[in-house]
Amino acid sequence: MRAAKMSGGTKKNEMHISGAEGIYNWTDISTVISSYTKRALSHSRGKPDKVVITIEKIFQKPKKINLLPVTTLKCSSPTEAKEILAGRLSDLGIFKPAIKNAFKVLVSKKTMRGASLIRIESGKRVEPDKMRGVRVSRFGMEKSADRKLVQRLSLVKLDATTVKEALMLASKASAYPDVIAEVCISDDPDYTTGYIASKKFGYVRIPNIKKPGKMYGGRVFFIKEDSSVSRLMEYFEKVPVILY
Ligand code: WAQ
Ligand code: MG
Repeated sequence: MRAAKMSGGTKKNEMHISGAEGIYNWTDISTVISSYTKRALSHSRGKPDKVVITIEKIFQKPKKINLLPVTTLKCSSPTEAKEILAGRLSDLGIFKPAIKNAFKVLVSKKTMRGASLIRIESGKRVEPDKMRGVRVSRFGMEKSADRKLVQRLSLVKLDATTVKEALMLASKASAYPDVIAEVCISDDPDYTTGYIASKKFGYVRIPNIKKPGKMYGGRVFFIKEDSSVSRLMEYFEKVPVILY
């Protein structure tokens, strides 16, 4: 699902409101469509002028991939979050120019529908469409793992859907060998916890990554300097993955 506001009615001025995707069983589709529609029509980023829902049958057998382990750090401000992120990213071998360019994307008011791809040494942004970015798509959760996770998240009073979707996305993406790390700040004005994900540290939640009420946000994947963008995009956008 994707929802957008078309200020002026032109594609150039399209503002991303909300997006979501998943892999579901045939019998769950109508329930999922109605919950996606509800999300699109009552989103904290505003009322959309356009909602697109696409349903596609998956022919490939999904790959099975483990969810990343989840931890939550203590962090009390966006400034502290920035320090934490810079430290972790540099521990992961990511060079300064890449970190700098990532922050530019993450705090830009021009939010993208997808994510930016940044090479870890040169810091070059290499997603082909800089307005859209690349989407991580076609991921779902095994039923029993899903039940367990939702239970665990509600025990610690976390917004189960938001965390679950982000954790699935990050787990699919980080399993790709060329992905070194991901950083995400929600573009929802009221969602102030972000995360950094990597094979090395898992899914690390960072509270107060932005102040409430802000409309900026974004996602960045740090990829190996010599990584093939077309192959990575094929994996992100097309290869079906079931998390457990
Ligand atoms: N693929 C790539 N990029 C995406 C996708 C996707 N499927 N969905 C969203 N983005 C990008 C896009 O640029 C958005 O502006 C940005 O990420 C933020 O998306 O554990 O809600 O859906 O509590 O607002 C993190 C949860 C929630 C942390 C993240 O992101 C936690 C969130 P949002
Ligand atoms: Mg959002």
